[in-house]
Amino acid sequence: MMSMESNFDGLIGPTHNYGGLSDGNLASAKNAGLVARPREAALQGLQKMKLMHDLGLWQGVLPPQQRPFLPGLRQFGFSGTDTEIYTKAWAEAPILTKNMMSASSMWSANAATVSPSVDCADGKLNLTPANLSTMLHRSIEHPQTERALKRAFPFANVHPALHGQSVLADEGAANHVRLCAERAAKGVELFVFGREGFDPMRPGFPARQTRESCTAIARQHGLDPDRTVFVRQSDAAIDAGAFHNDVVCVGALNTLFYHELAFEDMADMQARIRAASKDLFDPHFEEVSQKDVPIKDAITSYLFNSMLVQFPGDDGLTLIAPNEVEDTPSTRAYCEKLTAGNGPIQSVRFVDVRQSMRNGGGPACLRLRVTMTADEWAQVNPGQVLNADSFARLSDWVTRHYRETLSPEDLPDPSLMHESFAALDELTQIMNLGSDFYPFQRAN
Ligand code: SUG
Repeated sequence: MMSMESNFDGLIGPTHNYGGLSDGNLASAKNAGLVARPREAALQGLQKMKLMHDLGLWQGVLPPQQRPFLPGLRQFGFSGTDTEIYTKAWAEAPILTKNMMSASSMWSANAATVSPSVDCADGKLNLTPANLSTMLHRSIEHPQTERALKRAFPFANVHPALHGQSVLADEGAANHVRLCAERAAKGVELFVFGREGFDPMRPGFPARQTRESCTAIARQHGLDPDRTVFVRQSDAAIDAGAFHNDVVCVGALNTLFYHELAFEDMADMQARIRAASKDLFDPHFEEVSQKDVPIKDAITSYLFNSMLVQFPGDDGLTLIAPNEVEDTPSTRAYCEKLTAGNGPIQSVRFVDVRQSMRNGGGPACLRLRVTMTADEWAQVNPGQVLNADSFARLSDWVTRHYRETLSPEDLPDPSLMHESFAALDELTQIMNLGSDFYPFQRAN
């Protein structure tokens, strides 16, 4: 049975703004308070999806979430009509309320951890939505994410998120890589954690993924322990701003492309992957030295937050990198060297996702990779499949509903809430999500 890797991108929502909400994410801190451009952001995301579709990949869409998240504001004790809740919440608890406004579900690499059916004991596609428990604004995503994943993949085993407590902190596919010989074959699943869940928190930026969450997900997906690898991210990477492993590492097929400071113990990581891939494939390690690309440049440019894809008909892999990689001398030079050689990464294409990049989300953050058989792909909710037709309809929807600019002063305006809900209500029809998809449609 033919299998392919699809990408499900998070459609950027109408409240996209620069809230400065993510400690340890340097771009989010640096750009806090900038005037955002929601319409441009969403169209940039759609253009990237369209490019992948046009080049022959399977492309899907995950809908934005309801923001403001009124159920959260109600839980904080605000009551009355929607407008009353919103107005009081902004007046009395502006920081809390800002956390209920983020369009952060756009970064669908954090939506879930995904294991294709060929790797799982039950023979089904398994997904565990990430609890994103480290950041308040992201910890509210998982119930709606679970709903979106169940709509998209009605044939899959979608688990509930792990319990949202620090020991089980989980950020999904951003800390997970699947390596394989070819998509249809059994693979090796690599889980990367930043801390042991029961250890005391160390000073510095937060480590958002624990070993305990990784092992729990591997167990509940029914992965083969001999083909599953758990390795630790280096503290140096986290402190340099790699709040997820996918800021310093990306892998596809048999290739792992990463910065030399990404992992705590590089030799151990390689040995474990070699052992797990025995008789399946020979792993290829494409390690980038600190001398060639200082980690600081890797993080500001997001070299490793590129998508590593194989287009139909190509032997090699293509790196879909953000424009910022071309703008940064060390990463541009590295890409030239990389593609001049005869390694597995044979070309680089640059995409413009600058609106998302300013919040620390590159091309790879914006997509959730889901390897599926042709039979599974045929069962995906058609409303969540991107093709020329849905691209046109979604672009038109964005253009009609989204504001051109959104500044911090604009956020407390209740008309932003009403506009967003009207837009999302229409979207449930365009994407075939059902008329009870969002909390506001269920009157809560
Ligand atoms: O969780 N930024 C996101 C970026 C997520 C990137 N994803 C991956 N690396 N896979 C985060 O830190 C910033 C929101 C704000 O500050 O308004 C934010 O949530």
